[in-house]
Amino acid sequence: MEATVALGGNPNSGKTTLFNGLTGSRQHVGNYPGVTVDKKEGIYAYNGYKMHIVDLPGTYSLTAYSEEEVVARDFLVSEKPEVTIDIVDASNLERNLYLTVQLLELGVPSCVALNMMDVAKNRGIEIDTKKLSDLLAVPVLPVIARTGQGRQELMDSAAEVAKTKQKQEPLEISYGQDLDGVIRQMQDDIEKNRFMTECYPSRWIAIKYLENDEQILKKGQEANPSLAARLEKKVEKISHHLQRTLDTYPEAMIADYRYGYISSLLRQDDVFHQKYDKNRL
Ligand code: GDP
Ligand code: K
Ligand code: MG
Repeated sequence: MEATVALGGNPNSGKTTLFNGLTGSRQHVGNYPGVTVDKKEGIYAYNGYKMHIVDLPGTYSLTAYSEEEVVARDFLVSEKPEVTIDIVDASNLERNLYLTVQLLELGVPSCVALNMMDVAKNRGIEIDTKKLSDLLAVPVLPVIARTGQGRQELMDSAAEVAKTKQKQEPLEISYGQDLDGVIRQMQDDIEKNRFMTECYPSRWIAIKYLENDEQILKKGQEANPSLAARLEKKVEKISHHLQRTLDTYPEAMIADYRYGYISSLLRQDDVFHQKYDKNRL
């Protein structure tokens, strides 16, 4: 059996370290078509399973704000890897989960590698991986990529996700009353017309319109110009409303709610706990 396994995560989360640990010398560097971003691929043999490991460019987000972000999400959407390992720096958990939430909203089958557990421990950070896994509805595995600790368990979990071939239900988080209403209306229109829904979840498309995602706007105009115009009009209207009433924009509001979702998630049942900060003692 074969499977494609993508490694995603923020820059400096330890992707390359994990990639090298898994693939050793069986790797090569190529290019993504049309862009200058490096594409590193390698093979990892797992219990008779041939895993093609792809080190995605490091990104903080999955909106089309940079070439890296477009490359990463295009790969996920078009190559449909059986599983994406989302490498999270445990010593910077809250910030790193911003990308995790976006991977979950995109609905790609994934598991979270909670890396840098040694660094986190030294800083007095305790993370309840079981609770975090329950709340996010994805496997969460603690690892230390630098030493290889936890790697076997991580790959067991990744293989399990790959084997089930189940479509991951996209995570739905609330963006507040104003936006949620608009998102639902846009979603209805998107679903009724099957507007790019073979590639993306309908809610995700609506959110990208609100975030003013250039690539999705362009694809939308090509796919169905009149529907695209209708969605753009809706976005314009809610933008004006938010500016007038709250002096904010949809993009800013979406980012605020995502961060809010993450911080309340970490406060729930002591998922995250910092006993002390070694640097401050
Ligand atoms: P990338 O940007 O995601 O590819 O991250 P790298 O693999 O280049 O790692 C960034 C830095 O973190 C490097 O100096 C690694 O040696 C270090 N690093 C990676 N994983 C761990 C880990 O689990 N513990 C510690 N202490 N350092 C790590
Ligand atoms: K570095
Ligand atoms: Mg790297």
